Amino acid sequence: AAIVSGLQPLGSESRQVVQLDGLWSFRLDSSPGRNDGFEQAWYKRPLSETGPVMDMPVPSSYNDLMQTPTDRDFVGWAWYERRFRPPMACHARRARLHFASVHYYAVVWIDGLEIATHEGGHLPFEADISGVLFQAKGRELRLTVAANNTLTPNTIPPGRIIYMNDTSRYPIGYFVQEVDFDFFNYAGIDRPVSIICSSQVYIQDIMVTTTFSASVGFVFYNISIAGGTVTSIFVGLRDPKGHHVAGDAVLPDHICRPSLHSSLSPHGLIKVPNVSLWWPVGLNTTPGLLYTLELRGRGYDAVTMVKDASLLGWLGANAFRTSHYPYSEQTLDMADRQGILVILEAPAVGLVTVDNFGKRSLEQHLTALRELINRDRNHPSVIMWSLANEPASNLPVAESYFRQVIAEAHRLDDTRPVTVVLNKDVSVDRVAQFLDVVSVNAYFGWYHASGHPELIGQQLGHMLSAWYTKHHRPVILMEYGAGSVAGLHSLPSVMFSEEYHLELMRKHFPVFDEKREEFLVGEMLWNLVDFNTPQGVKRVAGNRKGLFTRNRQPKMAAFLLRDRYMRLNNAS
Ligand code: GCB
Repeated sequence: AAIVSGLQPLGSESRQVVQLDGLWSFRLDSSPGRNDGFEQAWYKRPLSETGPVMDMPVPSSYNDLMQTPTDRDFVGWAWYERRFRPPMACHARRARLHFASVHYYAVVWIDGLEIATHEGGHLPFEADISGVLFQAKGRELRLTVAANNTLTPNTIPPGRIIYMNDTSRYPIGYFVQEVDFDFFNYAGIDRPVSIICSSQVYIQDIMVTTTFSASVGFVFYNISIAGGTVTSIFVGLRDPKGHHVAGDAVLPDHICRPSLHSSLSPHGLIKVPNVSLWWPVGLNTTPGLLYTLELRGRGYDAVTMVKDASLLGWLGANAFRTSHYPYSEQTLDMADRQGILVILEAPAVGLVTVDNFGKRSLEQHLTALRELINRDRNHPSVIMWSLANEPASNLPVAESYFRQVIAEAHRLDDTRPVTVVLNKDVSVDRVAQFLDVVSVNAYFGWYHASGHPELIGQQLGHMLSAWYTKHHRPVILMEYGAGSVAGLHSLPSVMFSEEYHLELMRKHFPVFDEKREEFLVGEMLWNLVDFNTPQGVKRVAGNRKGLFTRNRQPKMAAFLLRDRYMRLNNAS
């Protein structure tokens, strides 16, 4: 087990963060049973003594760093190891080992002693290592991590292992991982690893809820303290210039106190006169002020992230969805600063058969949801939780499954709307009834009526209206789009040419403009950039629906969307 941690490791005068990123030793366990590492207890000795090792950067996914398809597509345990000395900053203090994400299953040892296990990628976990460091008395320690990327029918996201039993065609023991989602199942220690040294009594979690009345803002905070109790705690709010703006306040009668309060933990209310509300960026607007809440008690690939944000800015876009899993904390911090709206998605994609809705799946889905909301609820940029992408929402089991998942999301956060991204026909869907916002994916002119963009106007309008007529909830078109290979041209257009990509998108716009007057509250193109997927006949070296290539260069379609967004921004 591991501690679920909501807070990003950030240094302060009382808290030091020691990064363990860099080159680790690495080996894939490609033994026939994929289990030599556990049978031979590789964690008990230096990894280099039990077999060959290579250098592996942490954080990274190991797949694209390999030179053979077998290693790139490896399924099973990947072993990581590095050494570290107990940091001086942790001496006689609380020490926690923090993993921002390991995909999918992780077991962690220090000097052969198991200190944590965790299931589920894209979300953080921690282990208290104060005792281990204390006993080490300054001696160097060995940190070993085994990470397994195998997906089964009851993991979130699910997958299955298919054994090829025809020995005339496949070597014995040949098996592949199949998944029902459209992106490469990248694996390994894919986000930073750090040791957090803090006081013995420390802030484990903070929940912030905000509201306003006329020009006054209210900030409710609720602080979870671990490792003991505190007698006093300093709470303050700073505006972006660093000025303190407010202190404790009394709640006016007409504002409801959020329900998730515990009388045991420090909590309170801050009043902000003449509040400047956070607001997404637009052509003529800058994002609203981002206030910083300070609490003093006693007690990834940054380059790509920045480039993608500047592409969004160039496009004039004001929102993205973290399809199909939670993105890094750094990405959300950036969205807060830049005024970009985020629809945050749980890692639940590819729930397509009855056995993906069993008890174990449900438990893991709820766990991931708790970890997610716990981690991200204090970000102003997060406007909605998306609980899954394209589940088989037509199945009777999906109805009771999602009733529970959605109720849990509402219980965990009663301030934000909840959605599930649907792709089944409105007539057979059983999940939209529970949603605050109905989200749908639709590929007219691509998967439906391939090669016929002229039908889009009618088909799309009809479909969107059908969802609204049935449920009377706001609707978002969460995905639409076409694939194009950058530089492939054709007149008249054919699928996969840049011209077809343009034409297909252009046919959507009049429908968006019309339905926006009635119920459509968002349009999201799939996808910002081309991306890697499992190999298959529908994919041309990956999914080519990007406005930009994987190297972040624009296709013609990018200019079309930019013109549209600029026009919409000007009009608003
Ligand atoms: C979808 C999925 C997305 C795929 C996309 C496509 O509906 O949500 O993961 O990549 O379609 O291009 O097929």
